Amino acid sequence: MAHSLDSLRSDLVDIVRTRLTPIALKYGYSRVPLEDKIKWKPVVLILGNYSSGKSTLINELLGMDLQKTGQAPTDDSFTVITHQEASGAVEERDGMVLLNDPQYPFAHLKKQGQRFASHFRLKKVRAPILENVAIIDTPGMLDSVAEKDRGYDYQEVVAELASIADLILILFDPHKAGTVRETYESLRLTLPKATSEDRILFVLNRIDECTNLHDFLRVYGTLCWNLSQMTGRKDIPPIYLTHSEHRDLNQRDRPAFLDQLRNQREDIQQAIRNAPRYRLDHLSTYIESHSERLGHFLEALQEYGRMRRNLSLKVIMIGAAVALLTGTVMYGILWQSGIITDSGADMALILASVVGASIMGLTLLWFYPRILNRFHESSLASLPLLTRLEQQNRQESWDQVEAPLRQYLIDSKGRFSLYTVRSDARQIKRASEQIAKEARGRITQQPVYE
Ligand SMILES: Nc1nc2c(ncn2[C@@H]2O[C@H](COP(=O)(O)OP(=O)(O)O)[C@@H](O)[C@H]2O)c(=O)[nH]1
Ligand SMILES: [Mg+2]
Repeated sequence: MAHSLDSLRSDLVDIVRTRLTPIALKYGYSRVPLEDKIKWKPVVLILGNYSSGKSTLINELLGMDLQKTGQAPTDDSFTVITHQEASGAVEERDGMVLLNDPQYPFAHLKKQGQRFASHFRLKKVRAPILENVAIIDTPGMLDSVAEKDRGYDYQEVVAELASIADLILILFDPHKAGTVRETYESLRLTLPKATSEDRILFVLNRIDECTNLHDFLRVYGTLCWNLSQMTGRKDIPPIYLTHSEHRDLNQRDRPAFLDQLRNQREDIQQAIRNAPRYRLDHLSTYIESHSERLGHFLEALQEYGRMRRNLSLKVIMIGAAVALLTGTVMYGILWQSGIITDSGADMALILASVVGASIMGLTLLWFYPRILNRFHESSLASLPLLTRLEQQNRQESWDQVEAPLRQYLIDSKGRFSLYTVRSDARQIKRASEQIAKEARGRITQQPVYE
């Protein structure tokens, strides 16, 4: 089963590599191959405030004590945990390997610099759950830090990892139910840009630490209130209620209300095991949205090209008409006025032609470049005129397309082959139609992943 999901995934990645990436790179729509972010195995990202139990949960999933745990902010690293084929000791590598090895999708993070690299690591372990997914443990979100204390842009790193992740778990605990500043910023600003709502699972962890039902309800209410502040949503997303069953943690009296609640630990594990399926959805959404945006990009570029071509034709035609008219009129006047007599007919023709040719020359060498330049400048100043944005989704894709389009027009000075753009646009359209049909079709044919 896992195998056929794998092969479907690599088929989709191939389509991106061969059909979308060349065009995306050519027009500067993207600087890196589009498949870079999606070529690796499915990824689950675990976020949350410090000591919300992220590492404890991960250790539980792996069935071993891999990650350090503790009440204080113990671990300030991003750790990518993936499968190791050979049995044996845990293999640990530092961040540079992850950032530089092309098999991993993390090259984008290189720009975060040395400080980040030293807080980024890879651990390879042998655990059944890792056969189909990689898990990323993260340093807990904090209240007090400023960006400069971390030495890299924490929110940017989260955004980058979130855009790669197929599933994102956000853990809260009763002590700080949604009140941590970095969490607030991530949920309010970072995540909405990097991922889609349906990839995020909210988890209220450590509920065994609520002293009684009343206490638990207050915590739950606080979290809901904070979540709606952070996400700006009116509805409350499902919140998984969990706690670790680890013996050492359950020495205190177990609060009675826990018996009324099912520990949803198992549901989370199931969601993580299902990440390969989310990956396929993620992939087809990724492909669809990029091909739509690329199409949008080329459409606006074509519009520019068409307007420029029509303007050129107009300038040349008007120039030619004025030249011809002036020449003819002049010839007529010279002829009629008697200044030039019969014998001077050739002279009149020559004079009129010289004037006509000068006007044409002036048009081509003086007016033409200036008018086109004016057109170029005014197009750059009002790029949205090149497109129609009547629907919300068009506005969203335009937001992603406008900057690279501007750059391309500046770099090319507006000179490009309209013919090529048109055929590239056709290729994107054909590719995306085929991809959408195939990918969606094949995904729905897949039985539920167990
Ligand atoms: N009572 C209780 N303690 C927990 C639970 N999960 C984690 N802990 C403890 O909370 C502390 C922080 O956990 P850790 O996994 O290091 O949190 P992280 O900072 O989010 O990785 C550790 O001392 C854990 O033993 C839980 O469900 N219930
Ligand atoms: Mg931890």
